[in-house]
Amino acid sequence: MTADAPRGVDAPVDAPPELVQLLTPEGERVEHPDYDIELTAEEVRSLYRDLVLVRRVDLEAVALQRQGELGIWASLLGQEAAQIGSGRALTDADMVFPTYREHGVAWCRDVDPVKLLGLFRGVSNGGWDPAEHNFHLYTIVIGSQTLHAVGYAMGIQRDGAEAATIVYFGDGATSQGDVNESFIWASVFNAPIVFFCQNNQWAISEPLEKQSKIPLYKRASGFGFPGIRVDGNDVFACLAVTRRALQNAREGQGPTLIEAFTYRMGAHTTSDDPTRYRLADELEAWKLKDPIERVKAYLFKNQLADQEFFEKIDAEADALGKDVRSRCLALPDPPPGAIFDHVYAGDHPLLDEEREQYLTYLAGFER
Ligand SMILES: Cc1ncc(C[n+]2csc(CCOP(=O)(O)OP(=O)(O)O)c2C)c(N)n1
Ligand SMILES: [Mg+2]
Repeated sequence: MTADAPRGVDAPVDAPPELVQLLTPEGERVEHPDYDIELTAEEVRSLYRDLVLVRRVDLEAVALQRQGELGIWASLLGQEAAQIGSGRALTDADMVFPTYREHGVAWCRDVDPVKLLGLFRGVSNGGWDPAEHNFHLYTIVIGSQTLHAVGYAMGIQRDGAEAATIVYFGDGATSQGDVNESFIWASVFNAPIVFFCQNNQWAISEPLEKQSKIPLYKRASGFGFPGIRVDGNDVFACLAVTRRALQNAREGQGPTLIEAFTYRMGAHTTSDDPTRYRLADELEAWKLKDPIERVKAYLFKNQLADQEFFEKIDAEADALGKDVRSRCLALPDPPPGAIFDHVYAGDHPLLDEEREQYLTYLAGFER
């Protein structure tokens, strides 16, 4: 800052944001002094496979909803790199707290996609055992999972576990009190947590400008921990930055806020019509930054994969789509009493009484 630069209340708050990028939209590898990463050809091909397969599951889910087979679906289209990059940075011992859109992270945690569909089909109130996958249940109440995650992180900190917690949330969630409170708790207790914000530019119809006047990652400094913006459509960068932040958390260096700068290519959910509030040219501009195309270009240019490889992945994606569809349609309706299951970890006398009453009531109807 020069001697003449405005100070105090007149000082600028809008210094240009920095963005960690390791792979350009054209598929060129770029160096970064702090976040470089060495990936073998096999690892890159595997990331590409993940990206393609989760996009295929997502596409199938949207189609299923359109055919009346799901009540609703929140598409991850455009956010595959943010989710696969961060998801593949996790170790088995790390714990994940997702929103309702983290289908790519669920994939990395070996949650069967059909279990996600069961939730959106209304045949399950959860769908999977969070302890089995270290992947918590989807959370719809915006931002509330950040508090659950910090509590969990403080718990494993006290257990002395060599693990970290990661919590996902959106740009809109950063305006919630819960998220800001969780930042404070994580900061002052030095909790082993990574706050992974997918800034997809929209909170339903509310644009980013209505959430913040400064880049979201800069919020972290006010709470006393580092924040960083990463190209959320660059799977290499998302992997490298998240891996480092998780490692820092495990080593007792406390929280990090990662802002993955990306774009929600689809509707907020299948109940939304984004043409009512955003312009087509914004979508067109983001299409050029597609997370899958750049990895494909990189693999091609560097002769790390041939046509046969890409065809094989496409065939695998089609088979997965088919399999997910048929198993989704075959999902059984739950017995009515299942609504009382898993409310508490163990039995509860009041719930037992309510279940009994409800089943007696249902039994009173003629079949
Ligand atoms: C506490 C709360 N308020 C409002 C809503 C309704 N709602 C559902 S999604 C959403 C927008 C969330 O936007 P963002 O955090 O950017 O996540 P994105 O959906 O873009 O991934 C809102 C307001 C809610 N589910 N919970
Ligand atoms: Mg958003």
